Amino acid sequence: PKMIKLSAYRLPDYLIEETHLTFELHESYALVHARLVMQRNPSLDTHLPPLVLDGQKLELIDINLNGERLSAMEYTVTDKHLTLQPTTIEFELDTTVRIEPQNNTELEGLYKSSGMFCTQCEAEGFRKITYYLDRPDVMSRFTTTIFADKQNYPILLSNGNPIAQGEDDDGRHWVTWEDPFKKPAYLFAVVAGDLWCVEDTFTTMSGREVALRIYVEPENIDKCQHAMNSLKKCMRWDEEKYGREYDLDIFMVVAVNDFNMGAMENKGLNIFNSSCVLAKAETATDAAHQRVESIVAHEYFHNWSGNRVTCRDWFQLSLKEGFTVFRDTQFSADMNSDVVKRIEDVSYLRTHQFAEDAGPMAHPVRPAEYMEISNFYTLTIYEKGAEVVRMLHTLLGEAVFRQGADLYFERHDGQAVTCDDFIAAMETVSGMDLTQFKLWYSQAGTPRLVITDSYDAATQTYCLQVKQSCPDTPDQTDKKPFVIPLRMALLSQQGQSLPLQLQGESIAMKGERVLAVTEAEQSFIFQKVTEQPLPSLLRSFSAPVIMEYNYSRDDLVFLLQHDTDGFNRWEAGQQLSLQVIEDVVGQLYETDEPMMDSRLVEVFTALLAQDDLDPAMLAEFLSLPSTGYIIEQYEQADPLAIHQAREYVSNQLAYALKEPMRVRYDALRKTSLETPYVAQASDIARRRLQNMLLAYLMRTNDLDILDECVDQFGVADNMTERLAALACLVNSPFTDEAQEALKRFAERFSEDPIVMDQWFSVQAAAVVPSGLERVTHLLEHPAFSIKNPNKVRAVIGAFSMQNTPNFHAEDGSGYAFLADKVIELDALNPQIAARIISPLTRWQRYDLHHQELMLVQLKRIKNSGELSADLFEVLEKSLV
Ligand code: HT7
Ligand code: ZN
Repeated sequence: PKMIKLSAYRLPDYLIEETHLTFELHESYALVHARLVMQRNPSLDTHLPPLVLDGQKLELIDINLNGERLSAMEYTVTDKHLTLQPTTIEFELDTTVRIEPQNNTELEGLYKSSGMFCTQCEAEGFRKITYYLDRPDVMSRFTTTIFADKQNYPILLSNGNPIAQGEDDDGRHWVTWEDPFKKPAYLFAVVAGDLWCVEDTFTTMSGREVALRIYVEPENIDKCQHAMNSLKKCMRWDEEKYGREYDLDIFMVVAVNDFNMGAMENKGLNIFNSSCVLAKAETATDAAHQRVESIVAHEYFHNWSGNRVTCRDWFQLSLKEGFTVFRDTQFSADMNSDVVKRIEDVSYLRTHQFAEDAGPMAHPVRPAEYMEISNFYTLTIYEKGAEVVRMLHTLLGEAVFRQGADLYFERHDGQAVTCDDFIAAMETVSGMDLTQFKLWYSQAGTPRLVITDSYDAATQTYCLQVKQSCPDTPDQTDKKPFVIPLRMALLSQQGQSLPLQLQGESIAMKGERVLAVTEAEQSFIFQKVTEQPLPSLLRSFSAPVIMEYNYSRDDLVFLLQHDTDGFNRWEAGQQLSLQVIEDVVGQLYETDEPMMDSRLVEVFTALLAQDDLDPAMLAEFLSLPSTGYIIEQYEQADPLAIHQAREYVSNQLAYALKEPMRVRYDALRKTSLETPYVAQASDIARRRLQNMLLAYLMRTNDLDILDECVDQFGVADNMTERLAALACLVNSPFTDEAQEALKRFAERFSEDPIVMDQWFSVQAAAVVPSGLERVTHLLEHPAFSIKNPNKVRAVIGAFSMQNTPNFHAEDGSGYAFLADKVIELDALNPQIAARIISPLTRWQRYDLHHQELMLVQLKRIKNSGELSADLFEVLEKSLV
């Protein structure tokens, strides 16, 4: 496979004005007929170069140019392209191809999932359906007719509005759909199946009624209401927050069981991984309910940020993904608790995106080159991309940012554009020069901010010295300074925010302010500072950077209790816990009985005693940093020592805080028993705290608590409490109780694949001895299938991402297991193989022993035979 470069971008030679598709769906094949109304790109000269259409895994049956069949001499077909010579500026091309959706295990193009036909075209799947100019800057008007057996496939869907339908004598029927909006092929979709739907309506801000339909397999019809409510909420929110109205008369969502990602924003016909749409109290956790809400919103928001205004080329992927993730996080923050949402997002970003940015696959938010675009649906494009938009929002302020978004949508409606166009709109409305800011799009790596300070009581001046740098990343050295918005406050000894007046300013700002750090080294001098302050820095994580400021542990305790920024209170607790765990990691090499800094127990005790503390915040404060995050803090981490230290600290906290935790748990559990399940923020917070306390309490191996846990597992009316109790049992030494609970769970939910995914993950992630044996056994379970990505993620993904002691076993058995599965998967589904391998690609983060073991497996995969382009690219980059 060769590198595709942004610098090689050229306008398309030809355009496709109209696309008329006919699908004839059969059990052992499908015929796809395409009539393309084309023309030479009017932006280019009138000479007619060869027309090179994309096409893969297609059997060409027929080809006509302007109504004349082409002879074999008049076109060439390779495994990637169909090439022919147009003779007129405007022309019509007809092709018929034969494909085999039932044998498509890659889940890209047209494939079958649980008996239904469905498509996935982003990024380059359309070329596996028909010959086409499969690039996002070729936008066309689509008409689609689907023929299929009426009994097995009563529902036939595509983008836009249905305009005709009929029945044939042979038991087959057909429907024609017309999409009035021009779109690139990646937004095309077809669905055919025996589906039921939940219906509702939404009246838009201009008074138009839109039909809303969620299509699912009949047995899931009772799990759609949460998604439907989420859809109506996000449609209203997008009108109120961004002034964006829905534009078709019908909006459809379809749930499919086999899907490589979460969902897909096809115009008017979103296709979802069923795990991201189905949710009801008995089968989905609170986290799953929130995931459904945010993914429904994300895909819906794409209708403007992605569909109406799309990407010129795939290097601009973050234009739609970063902006849309930003929009969905704003929505979720508004629907739930904004501080908790920010904490969750930042934890995820720092653990996973920072790791990507520090590893061999590091790339800028707008990459300069790629081999396989599917590998670039990354945390950098999505999450860091969203952080970049968030920084713009912070620098411009809410009102100006909204003006910029309005201008962007107005200027570029119906166009395929670039990240520069987005920034240009923001520049126009703000009058700011964002040239330096744009380095966030072109420079990879996580910047470091080192902050020191000094206070002069005599002159009442306080100086913050800020230094920024950014480590080298593959192919990039000597980075230029970024624009970093540093949200900050100065706290008095009583925890009050001091006025903020920089030298040269005539008035002081109250509360907090945002400093724009733009230089490699920069000082900010505050005047009229009446006492030695404690700085509260990078509030609400105002930039995706690693910040160092030398807080003492007592400072961290103070900030955890008194900072006026909720996010920074949590952050202080995380840094304190991290230091305490790191102490223990060091001691564990010398002794089995390390000494733990008592301040953590003291401050947790105080927090538990604080009656007025929001349970959602208390739950966040009591969670220790994840093992993944701690590993990221080391140059060369010893994963087993880190796991052991984190376990040790958790156990110490559990024993020391057992009494207050028990009192609180009992009270919360009582309320849960008395309150019917509702997936709303306050109840979610209560259950989260309750389950967290149960997990701590179960660490004390107390039989009375075991009874409570078994009881919670048995009587809960919802999956949030049931699954948490199951996880506690499975991770405990009470193996009989755990086995019994697993058996009962499987008996009850064996027919529900999404619930069984949770049953698989809990076991695959269990940090108990013989974890690998258990996982190998799970692969033999009748509900497991290596062809289903959700199952792969639930078993192989959970094991390698969450089961530190077993995955990183000293003998390398965990790594060998993952390598075997990657090889097996690559032959079936390269996208999933290239994703699931990622824990091995982070080898440089570990100590030499683990590095060596990981490298052995990476090399074994590389030499295992013919690899997909997806896996090849990842291995090439990981093994340099
Ligand atoms: N825009 C969608 C991307 C997507 C995707 C990409 C590669 C392979 C399979 C895929 N399924 C969906 C999802 C989104 O960000 O909304
Ligand atoms: Zn998206």
